[in-house]
Amino acid sequence: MTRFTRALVRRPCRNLVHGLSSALPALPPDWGKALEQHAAYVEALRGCGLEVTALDADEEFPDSVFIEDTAVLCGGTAVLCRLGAASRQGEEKQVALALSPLFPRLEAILAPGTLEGGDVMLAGGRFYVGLSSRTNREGARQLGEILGRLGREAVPVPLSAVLHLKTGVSCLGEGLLLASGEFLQHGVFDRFTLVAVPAGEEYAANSLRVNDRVLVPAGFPKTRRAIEKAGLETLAVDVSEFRKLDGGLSCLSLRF
Ligand code: CIR
Repeated sequence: MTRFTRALVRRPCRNLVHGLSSALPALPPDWGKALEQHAAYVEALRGCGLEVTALDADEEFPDSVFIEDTAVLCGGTAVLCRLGAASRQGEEKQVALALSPLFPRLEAILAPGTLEGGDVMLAGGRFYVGLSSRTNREGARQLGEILGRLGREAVPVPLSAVLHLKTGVSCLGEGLLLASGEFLQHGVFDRFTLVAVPAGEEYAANSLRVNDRVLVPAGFPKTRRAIEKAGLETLAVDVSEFRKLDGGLSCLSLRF
């Protein structure tokens, strides 16, 4: 499992309340509470040994706190995404400015390709790329080509029920995947041991292994126990305000 030393986050903007949401009727997050939860999330990453850099909030982009979607990182290369959600296209520009001193090579997904980082999961040395409503085949193909040049393999994963690949499956390391719903039966993950997310706790499928711990969203005790039973240490982090916009623990940072 990759050991991380740094993370990039982006502070929630006030316009977060206008972020994209699949909830009907929409349930806008509380900005003040989101700020507190974001600060606690940053502390949790620091507690896992990461140096965290926080980018300023960007009012132009309500969803910009979900920084994971803007880039895919591999060694010294940062791939800037062309996000599938039209309202999010452009978020990657400020992120590129922050990444460029840290990554010697910047690449980009180009039109008509679309790709969001939430669809990209590194597990067992391969990059699994969800084909979702946000990531199209052309975006996945371009990423595969870039990663191929870096000697890495990209495996496309068709999905239907969740927003992003990592909404439903997360890499826990040590050959383990935390999986829910459609990913429990997905042949593409045959080489892994699956830890099933207990029924009713599907949101916790987006848990986040950071070095020696797994961050689990607060309020999902059965999932926490399942991960601990698999031999891993957990830490609960409350991200209820980001959940209202379909965001989870992984979406809130880029780790490297
Ligand atoms: C969106 O719909 O784009 C945001 N409201 C949530 C993005 C969540 N990102 C992620 O799962 N990686």
